[in-house]
Amino acid sequence: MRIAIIGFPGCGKSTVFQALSGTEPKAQEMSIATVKVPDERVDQLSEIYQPKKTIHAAVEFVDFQSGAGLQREQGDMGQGFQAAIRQAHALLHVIDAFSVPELADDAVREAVETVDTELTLADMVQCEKRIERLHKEGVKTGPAKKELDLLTEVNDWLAAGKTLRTHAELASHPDLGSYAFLSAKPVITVVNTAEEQPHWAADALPEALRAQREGDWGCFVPLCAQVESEIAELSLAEAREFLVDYGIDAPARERVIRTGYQLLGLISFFTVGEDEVRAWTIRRDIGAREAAAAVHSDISRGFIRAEVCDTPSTLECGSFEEAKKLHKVRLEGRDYVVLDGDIISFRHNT
Ligand SMILES: Nc1nc2c(ncn2[C@@H]2O[C@H](COP(=O)(O)OP(=O)(O)OP(=O)(O)O)[C@@H](O)[C@H]2O)c(=O)[nH]1
Ligand SMILES: [Mg+2]
Repeated sequence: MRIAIIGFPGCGKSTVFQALSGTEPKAQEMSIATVKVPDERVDQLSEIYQPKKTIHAAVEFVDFQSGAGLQREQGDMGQGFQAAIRQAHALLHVIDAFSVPELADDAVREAVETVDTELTLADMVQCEKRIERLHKEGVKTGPAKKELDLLTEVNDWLAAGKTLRTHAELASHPDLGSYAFLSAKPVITVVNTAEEQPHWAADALPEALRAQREGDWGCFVPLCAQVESEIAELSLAEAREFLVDYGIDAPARERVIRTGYQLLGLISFFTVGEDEVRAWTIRRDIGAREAAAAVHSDISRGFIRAEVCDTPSTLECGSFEEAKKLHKVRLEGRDYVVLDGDIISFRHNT
């Protein structure tokens, strides 16, 4: 999963990047940090197996330097920046609420409206270009006509000033996937608060504005980047102490990644053994055979059965092998919907 950090110049993007990754962005246009997805189930399984390798799932965060990213003026989003955020699965929009603590809600309103307009306009430009081309080609029938109709629907929605993420059907339409529309991407809105008000809540925002950023496609996450970037440098034990002092339940990294998984509909399953204990990230609601492809396409192709046990039972039994002896491991077919925390051993032909 790749998450692109966007926002006005000086809103605290790089500080958030530091809070999430524990590393400073490099002095270049674009910095990428790969961050281990915290998951204590992986740690617990690793403790049992003492494997040669323990591999957590990973998330990539991308930070852009000022000139390369969004500007306050409209229509200023560079092509390179657009192309880069198009490749992200989700956007993380940082909003400066720390320099104007008493006007935090106004700052959020302005930033959400401006940035959503910007994303919408970029999608419209892309959409109109394609529509124009299809008209020029004089398409009347077939798949091209279907595409034209679909894009016209998209364009009408955007022209009404609405983001695609608020239109679930269009946002996830399989025929539109290749466009990677920016306003269709799930967005985590990080409200970068001042030290003295870490518990900003979206409650006071007007309903219409909240609807733009809250729901199946979005979520507000208040955090004080300054404090959290310092916490990110501490050891886990020290960090916990600080968090308690500030009344924060989990480090920014955990809160943001958890939110990202939720918004993107992602879950983890695990494979275990003496060589390796490993977490795999998949979309929720997919079958065992499709999930096997995360491990290897050959395993998916040659799929016979999945041996499945949940993590708590496995831990209770002491290992997957013990769980098998105690008849806690189930045999599932290709269409079994994999659940978060399943431990799976795939039987396959190669
Ligand atoms: N008080 C306070 N200052 C902050 C906070 N977050 C960021 N800052 C400060 O704001 C300034 C800008 O932060 P950056 O993280 O560099 O912002 P940026 O969005 O990466 O800036 P550009 O890359 O130049 O667009 C720095 O001096 C930070 O120390 C915060 O939560 N509280
Ligand atoms: Mg920066």
